[in-house]
Amino acid sequence: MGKVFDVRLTLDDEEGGGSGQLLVAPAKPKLKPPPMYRVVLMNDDYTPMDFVVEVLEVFFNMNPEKATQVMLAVHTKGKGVCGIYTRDIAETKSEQVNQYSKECQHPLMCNIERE
Ligand code: TYC
Repeated sequence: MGKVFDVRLTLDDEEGGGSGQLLVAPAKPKLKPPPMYRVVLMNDDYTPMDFVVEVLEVFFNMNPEKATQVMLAVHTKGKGVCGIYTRDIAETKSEQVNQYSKECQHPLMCNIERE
């Protein structure tokens, strides 16, 4: 749990004359949303389209229609976003895709970019 109160004691013998009071104020909430990262798939000339669709279904939980749409967008535009996650999750997914592609001997590359 975060800090609930900010407490400050002002001293009487302070130069400039403190009041000797305990000042209690509600702590400022310091939470901010974490930095987010895009997981990006790169186009290449050799990876079969079916393999890219499978990757999008397995690692990014896309249905076949969505996976096909994203695969075609990457194929025509050169790269495309598969999802946006916190850093650890984005890194893990990108590494899993690259490892699986390597195992299957396809040159498909996946990177992450700061949102
Ligand atoms: N360009 C590939 C082909 O014509 C298909 C492809 C799509 C490859 C998306 C990678 O991320 C990719 N077989």
